[in-house]
Amino acid sequence: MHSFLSFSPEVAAARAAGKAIVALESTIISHGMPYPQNVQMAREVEQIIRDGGAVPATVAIIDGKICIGLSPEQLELLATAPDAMKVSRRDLPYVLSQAKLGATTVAATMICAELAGIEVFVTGGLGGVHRGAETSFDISADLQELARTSVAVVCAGVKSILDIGLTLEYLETHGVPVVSAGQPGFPAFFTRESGYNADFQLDTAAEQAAFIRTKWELGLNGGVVVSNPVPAADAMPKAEIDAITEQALNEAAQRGITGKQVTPFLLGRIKDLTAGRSLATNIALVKHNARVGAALACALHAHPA
Ligand code: PSU
Ligand code: MN
Repeated sequence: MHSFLSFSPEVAAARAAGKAIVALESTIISHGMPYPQNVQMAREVEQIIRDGGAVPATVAIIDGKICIGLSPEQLELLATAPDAMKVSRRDLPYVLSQAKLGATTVAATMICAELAGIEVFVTGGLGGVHRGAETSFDISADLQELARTSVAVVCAGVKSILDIGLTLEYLETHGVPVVSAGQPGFPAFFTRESGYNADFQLDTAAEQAAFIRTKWELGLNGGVVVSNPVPAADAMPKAEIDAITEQALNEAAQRGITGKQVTPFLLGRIKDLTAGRSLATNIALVKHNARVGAALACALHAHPA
């Protein structure tokens, strides 16, 4: 076992008992939502995964260790610490060797999950190809990670702050399958439809698990995107979110926001401009993803590699 890994008592017991485990990211807590909704969401999502028959493992970098599973105090720390770094693949050696506090993105959480032998990871939305990437080169490291790291990522698609069409093209080029659950359409996070279809509709956890096992048994390493639309009752009106997204993108451009600050800035502005309603949608979709992810982890567990 990797010397950087540190398992919480709950996750260590799950490993010993051979239970299904679901990884969760921490950038969504530290940089994606305000306090105290962030920590409340994190606790509730963990409980949904337990209720679904799996064991939650929230991932973060603390005191030079990759923590797989966090105590309530550690969750609170991630939710409140102003100096928690947003950690992607590039940043992992720095936060670990400098013993900084790090919140893991989709990319970094996938790396840590694979090191820990965890096959399923639940989040809200993936990073992707930003609008204007043809000049900014802003393409999230999440996409490269999906190309190389063998973890299934349950999400509600990608936000329309990104170029969704180019994000799907990039994933296709890198051989990353995009599966949808319950509908043919690839969802756009706050709304159920993006105008693009996923590659394959697989509605049940058993079908999703069979697909993922088949990929990995063929030696086709890399991730699988399992996209799951926000429940209709929690979705936002498309016209409203489109207008607010445009405004947030314009403000980011005017202020010259670049690099890893772009995504947190846009998420924060969208929340403010919707007077917090986007936050309620965000929380609802993550909880829904937790249900789907727990079922998928149990189905994969029933058919081990
Ligand atoms: N998209 C969201 N919510 C999030 C993120 C993305 O809708 O919280 C976070 C995730 O942690 C994701 C990261 O991995 O932002 C991507 O950041 P970047 O675009 O800088 O790669
Ligand atoms: Mn970026």
